[in-house]
Amino acid sequence: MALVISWLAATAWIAGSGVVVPAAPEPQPLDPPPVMPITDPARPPMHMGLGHEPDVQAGFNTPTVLYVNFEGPFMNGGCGNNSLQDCTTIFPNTQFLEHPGSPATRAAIIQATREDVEDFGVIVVGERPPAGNPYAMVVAGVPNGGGPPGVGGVAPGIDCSNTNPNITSFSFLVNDNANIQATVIHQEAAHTWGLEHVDDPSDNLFPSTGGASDPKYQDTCSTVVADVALNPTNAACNSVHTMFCNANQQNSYQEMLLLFGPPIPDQVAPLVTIDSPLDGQELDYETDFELTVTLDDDRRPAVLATTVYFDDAEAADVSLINATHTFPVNGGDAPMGHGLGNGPHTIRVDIVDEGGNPASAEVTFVIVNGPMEGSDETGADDSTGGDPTAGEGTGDDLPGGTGAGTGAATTGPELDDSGDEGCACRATDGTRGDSSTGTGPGTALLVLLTLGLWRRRD
Ligand SMILES: [Ca+2]
Ligand SMILES: [Ca+2]
Ligand SMILES: [Ca+2]
Ligand SMILES: [Zn+2]
Repeated sequence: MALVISWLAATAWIAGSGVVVPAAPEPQPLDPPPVMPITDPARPPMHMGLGHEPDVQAGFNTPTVLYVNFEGPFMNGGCGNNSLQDCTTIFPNTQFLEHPGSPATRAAIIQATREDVEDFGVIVVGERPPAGNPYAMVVAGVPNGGGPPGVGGVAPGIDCSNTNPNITSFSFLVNDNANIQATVIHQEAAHTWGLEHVDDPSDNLFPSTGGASDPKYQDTCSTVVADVALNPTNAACNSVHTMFCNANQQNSYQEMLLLFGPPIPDQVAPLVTIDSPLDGQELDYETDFELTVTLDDDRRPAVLATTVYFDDAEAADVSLINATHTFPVNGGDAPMGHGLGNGPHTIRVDIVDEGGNPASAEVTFVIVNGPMEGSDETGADDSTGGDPTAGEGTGDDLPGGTGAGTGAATTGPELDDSGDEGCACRATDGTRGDSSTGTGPGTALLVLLTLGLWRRRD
């Protein structure tokens, strides 16, 4: 199968080939230059892989993982550029700073990164893949003390035909928008996959930030260039480029497809649990309570389309990341409180992961000591979904949620969906944008991620 990879020889070769740290950079202008090199020109990449090393095996049609490391790792020296062991020849024995972005910001960066490989067998994640997976690691962060000024990132080498899938590279632009960060992440990873700079501004391999706002791997033959001035050069990986183009040209899209094959579909459903209220819990009418849900998926971070229903009426339709999210619900009379009638009520949470896989959870709780008689209290476990005959006055006691135009008749629980970055959530630690709790079936899901890499070949 495809995951049998002989990269040990290449890793040993990389080890010990130190990269000279450049002299102090020139003073930087106050305003960032309009054109910034994405890959540090002061650290020219090694040429390795097919055509440069004997007895290497081209990594064609082999799915891989791109791991964006936001955690601020300590990078080891003396062990090559092995991503599996946080090794680098560029910043040996160096502590990196954690990426400053919130979990929601990081998820947005991962989403932008995923979009660029939706046609290829590359799974993009923001947490370390389980053992057994090949992965390129891009450290999204700067070294303690600051990164090289005026450059977007750096990779240790151009690995023609990706003979070694486990190479570390770096992206320093931690405060730019998600597409720019995704571009740098892709370009540095792509160098370790054997792709070189080209002159197409809409390609992820364009050497400066002066290109398109959302570049892709373009399906066209572009000239391989030496620098941000776009001077043509002799390509290092003509052994691969000439499978699609003339020498010294590169078709980024076709090379990505050749290297990794078609996409690995996400066929693992996400998970959702309603942590509070508890199923069957009695809630005093006047008492505030919290709706707490925990979401997870096998490909993390995940952005999950989430719809919350109170008694089958939609109360919120938001995008949430995998984490525990809490929505406060006020007790008492509407419009400030939920205004629910006495008796059982249901909450259902439907989610869909980025691959379109659904999941759902539901609880029934019971309102007591309220002024309004609702549906039958004795049916707490089975008469969910609201009783059309229940309620009085308005003729409809189904919570209407926050939807515009619900009118005065319905005043159900209002869920805060005003969050930024598509993450309408208040985390259990009280911060918006929240943080993952680390709970949930992580180990089992990671095993599934491993299995997801296996692809039948005919
Ligand atoms: Ca490689
Ligand atoms: Ca892009
Ligand atoms: Ca999934
Ligand atoms: Zn580059």
